[in-house]
Amino acid sequence: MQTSLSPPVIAYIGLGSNLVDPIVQIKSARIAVAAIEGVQEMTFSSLYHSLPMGPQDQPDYVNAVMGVVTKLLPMDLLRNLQHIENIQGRIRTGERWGARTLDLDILTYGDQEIDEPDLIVPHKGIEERSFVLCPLFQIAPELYVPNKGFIVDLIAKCPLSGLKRIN
Ligand code: A4P
Ligand code: MG
Repeated sequence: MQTSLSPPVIAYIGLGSNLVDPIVQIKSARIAVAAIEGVQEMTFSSLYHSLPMGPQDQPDYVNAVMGVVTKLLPMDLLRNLQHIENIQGRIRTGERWGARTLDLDILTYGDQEIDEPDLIVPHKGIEERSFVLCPLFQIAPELYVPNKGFIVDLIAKCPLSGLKRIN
């Protein structure tokens, strides 16, 4: 995949799965993300079991967050992540918040705020999602999420909603 390079930036990636052995999906995705040229794994959270946000007639999720150092520009990082989603059998049904084998979201990209048609960073709704905030806090307790606040303050305001740490 063609890519453009930038100075190294710390980015956090949210991983989620609720189809076809979610734990295996998350572990495979971790390996695939770390193997992207221009991406280096820095930290990886525990896996978390979470109740579905959105339509309730779908299986529970497994979520995790990965910290990386990347030289990829944000759009290139996104395209690489979408490629991994596709390889792991992601079928886009068009249903908002529907079940999926793998979802990879860019949660933060350095201290940048991005508002483009295909990419919004920090990821929208991050502050309402315990399945994002808890693993993110676990690996980056001092993180400031641009335009939203310190992770410790965000987490204090967010209900746990049945989140359970798996490992
Ligand atoms: N997009 C914009 N910004 C970003 C970003 N920062 N990272 C665009 C990744 N993608 C971003 O995403 C739709 C479009 O968002 C992409 O084309 C991309 O250009 P998608 O992955 O195709 O579809 P989606 O994930 O269903 O959409 P959406 O609205 O982003 O859903 P979310 O917010 O990802 O939520 N419940 C639990 N417990 N755990 C989960 O992980 N996930 C979802 C999906 C619903 N319920 C869940 C979970
Ligand atoms: Mg997504």
